[in-house]
Amino acid sequence: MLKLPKDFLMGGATAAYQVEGATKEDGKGKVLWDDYLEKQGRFSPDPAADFYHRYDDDLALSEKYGVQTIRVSIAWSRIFPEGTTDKLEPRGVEYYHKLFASCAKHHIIPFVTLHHFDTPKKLHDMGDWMSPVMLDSFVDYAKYCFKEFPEVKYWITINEPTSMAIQQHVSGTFPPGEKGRFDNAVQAEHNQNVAHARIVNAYKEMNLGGEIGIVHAIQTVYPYSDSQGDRHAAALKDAFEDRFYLDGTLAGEYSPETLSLIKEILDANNQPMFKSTPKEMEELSKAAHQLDFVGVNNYFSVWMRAYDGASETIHNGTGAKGTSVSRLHGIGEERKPDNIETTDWDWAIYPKGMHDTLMRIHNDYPLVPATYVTENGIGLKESLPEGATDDTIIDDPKRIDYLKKYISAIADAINDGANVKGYFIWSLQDQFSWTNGYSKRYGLFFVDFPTQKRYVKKSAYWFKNLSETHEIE
Ligand code: BGP
Repeated sequence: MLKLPKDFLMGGATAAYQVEGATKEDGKGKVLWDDYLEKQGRFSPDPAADFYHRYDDDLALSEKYGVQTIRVSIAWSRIFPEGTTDKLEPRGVEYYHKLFASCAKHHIIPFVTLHHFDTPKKLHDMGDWMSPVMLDSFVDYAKYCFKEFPEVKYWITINEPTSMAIQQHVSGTFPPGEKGRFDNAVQAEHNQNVAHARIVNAYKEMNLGGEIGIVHAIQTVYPYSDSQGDRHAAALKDAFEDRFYLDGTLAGEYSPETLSLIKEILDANNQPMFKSTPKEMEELSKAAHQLDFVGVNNYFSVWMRAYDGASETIHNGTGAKGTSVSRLHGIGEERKPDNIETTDWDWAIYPKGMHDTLMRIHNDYPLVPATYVTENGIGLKESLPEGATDDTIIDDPKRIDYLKKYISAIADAINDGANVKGYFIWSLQDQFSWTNGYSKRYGLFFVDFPTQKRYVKKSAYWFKNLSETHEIE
């Protein structure tokens, strides 16, 4: 039987906008999503999991089921409603002090993200990650949080810079919904790498004794076949979606090969290369040498084929299996081998991808002292059985099977030398999904959204046992 190390932390992940609800309460400022979602009319971010009012109950439940650590994010616009630090909202500050006190009460360690896809609207309108005002304000807000919340010992600068950049500028699934602007995506990623680095360097100068890291979405990329074309498509995809920001944040420099692959993509699309300054590159290098940990979000893997046509992407945001399309001009086309199992949202279930990603960090980025798996889990269509009572347990064998396989892959990577120190399931409780609304459920705890009642899933019992025994059964 596979075992996890004794001090391995078992956690649950959340993000402010996906759990808190209360988007108009206590002076919270608007973020990029509010008007966008309202106009789209598919689903509302309120009430989400109503965590703004129910955090203490959720943390009590977490403690009961073996959750030792939790990822939460601070909603920047609760503290600074306009993003810039000239206007402070004390009710927002108070809320996070209460949340962290509740974590302490329930013996749960918070890992706190400063930016989880929720740029304040005013800064988004100025250009989001492309705006120097946004970048400076982000650094100021981070420094404010470091001073204000000494009770936090683990900080995460940014959640998934690449997901944000690509969905904002290439696939168009995040506001402002731009498509095919590979150049803007690369520039936004570089800017996020730099903002992250400036914050890490500032944190280290403040000498607060805690740890700081960044969370990356890393999908493992494989060639569809052994042909030269497919192998090159995989290298391009990996450079664009993984390697560019891994190099920037974990090595502190972009390797010549990464830069040449990025340039090839931009040239193919007649778009200019990103801009950087020597000072920015110094910040990147300094930060990479002081980073305490990297968070890896890995759910699925992709396989690439050579492709020469126009870019076309279709997002499966409803769970209609087999409807996703991703063909990117200058990169390649996603195509899964037939024997690979997928979820209803077309995410390939491939635990070996988790192992390979963790080994890649271990082998290719030797500056990284420690790794946490900061998100992993499976989105399923789940419903409350008829006649459910308070004690009803939601049966989710698919989730248990998925977790077993992926956590075993993590244990294998640890045995192969990777320094993985903890695991956060996405998600702690069912929550709001940015592009899928409320039907894609990931939680250990089922949330009946109309009543906000919580029901325990079988996977929570499985998780509790793993957390207590560290044996993967
Ligand atoms: C990650 C994000 C999370 C979460 C998760 C699941 O990329 O950090 O915020 O949403 O993916 O994705 P989805 O909700 O699209 O299924």
